[in-house]
Amino acid sequence: LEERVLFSYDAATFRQVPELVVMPRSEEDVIQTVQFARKYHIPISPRGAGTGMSGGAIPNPGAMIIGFERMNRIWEINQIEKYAVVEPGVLTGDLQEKVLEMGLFYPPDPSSYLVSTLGGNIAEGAGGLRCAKYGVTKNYVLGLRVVTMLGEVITTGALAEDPRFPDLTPLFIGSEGTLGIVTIIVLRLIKAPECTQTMLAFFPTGTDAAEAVSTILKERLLPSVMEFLDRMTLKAITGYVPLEIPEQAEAMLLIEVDGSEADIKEQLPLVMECCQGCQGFQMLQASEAKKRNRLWELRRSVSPSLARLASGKINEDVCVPRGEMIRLVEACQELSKHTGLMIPVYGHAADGNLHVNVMYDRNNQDQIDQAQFAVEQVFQKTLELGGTLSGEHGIGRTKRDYLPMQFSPYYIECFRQIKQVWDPEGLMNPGVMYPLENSAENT
Ligand code: LAC
Ligand code: ZN
Repeated sequence: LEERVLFSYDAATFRQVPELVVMPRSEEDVIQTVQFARKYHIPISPRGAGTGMSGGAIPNPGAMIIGFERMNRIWEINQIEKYAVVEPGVLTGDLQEKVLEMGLFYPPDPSSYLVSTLGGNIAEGAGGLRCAKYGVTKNYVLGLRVVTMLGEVITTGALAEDPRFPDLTPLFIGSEGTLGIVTIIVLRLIKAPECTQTMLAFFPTGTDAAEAVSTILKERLLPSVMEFLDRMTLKAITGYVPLEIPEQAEAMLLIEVDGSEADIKEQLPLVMECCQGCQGFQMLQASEAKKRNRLWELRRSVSPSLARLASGKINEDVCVPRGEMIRLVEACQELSKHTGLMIPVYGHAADGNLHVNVMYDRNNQDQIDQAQFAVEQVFQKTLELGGTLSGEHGIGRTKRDYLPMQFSPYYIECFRQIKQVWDPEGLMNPGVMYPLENSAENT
């Protein structure tokens, strides 16, 4: 039991000890596991590193976890064609490090690159820190090998046997383990940028920071990173980072520019000018790795620092058009006043993907109810602003019941029918993403 408990959680609030944990070493092991599950009608939940934020890797009661820790081989890195062939359990950071040694770059980093797996990133359709310039995980997946619930192996995209047929790769990206189990991934790599420069700026209001983001993008500048931290987030990290956070700072932007030396020489001063023009102050910049890491510490310390604020934390990843970002931040501040809960907001400003963190006391029913109310209001506001419920953490268990706010019954029925084709018995990660009638979730 102790060992199974290790597979009972992720970074969301759900907990469920699996009935069984299987750790395949090969595709053949996966096929046999799926056939076993089908024979005995045991639901299965694939799991990467368990860093997900929406409960996607949490099993239903009585279900089996397929853990990918042991399928973590990098089969090939092709320097000329610029692709990598990997197993799903490879840590995102491990691949990034390996390819960088060869002058190549795998840009997606869902802020958890040191601990999250490539299979998990694909299952959740991860976004992250470098989306505006480089795109999200789905922009780098060239092909997949997938074991279906019938125990068959199908190949997609670059691995497909016949390229005349429609590419099924996108169907599996973001499908949260509900349609098939990925065993091999082919990823696109690009040339590594020659240099990278990091800077940060504080702002007297969140609106000023949001305006700086818009101005930078209007100027046709394209930083690789533009991370926004609001006042409450800054307060949470004060004292935990080796940098002084000014009293009067209501927001901060962490910006990174990369490319050739000439690109940086041209772009960085313009980016700083845009920040200054929007009241940015106490700007810092760094080019050497050590100094850059110090600036990055501010951003990387956010999630653990927030966890110290309260026993409960709901981390949403709503996404709005960039121009509307500030309206969402303001709405969250209002909600915080209204509910009495702390609601720090931070995230990937360059693509309007904001992490709204509703903090509450897990032992206080009133706060639990208020947190629920706050989350619903955030979703409502997001949709009003033309946004979407999930930018990168997936729907999982946390947002499943809110899907009807965004999708009509017809859409949801279409999703269900796709699921039905791939998983007629409802054994693949039931309870996640869409509730299925006749699924094993009710057994
Ligand atoms: C981040 C994770 C929570 O960006 O998505 O920190
Ligand atoms: Zn994120």
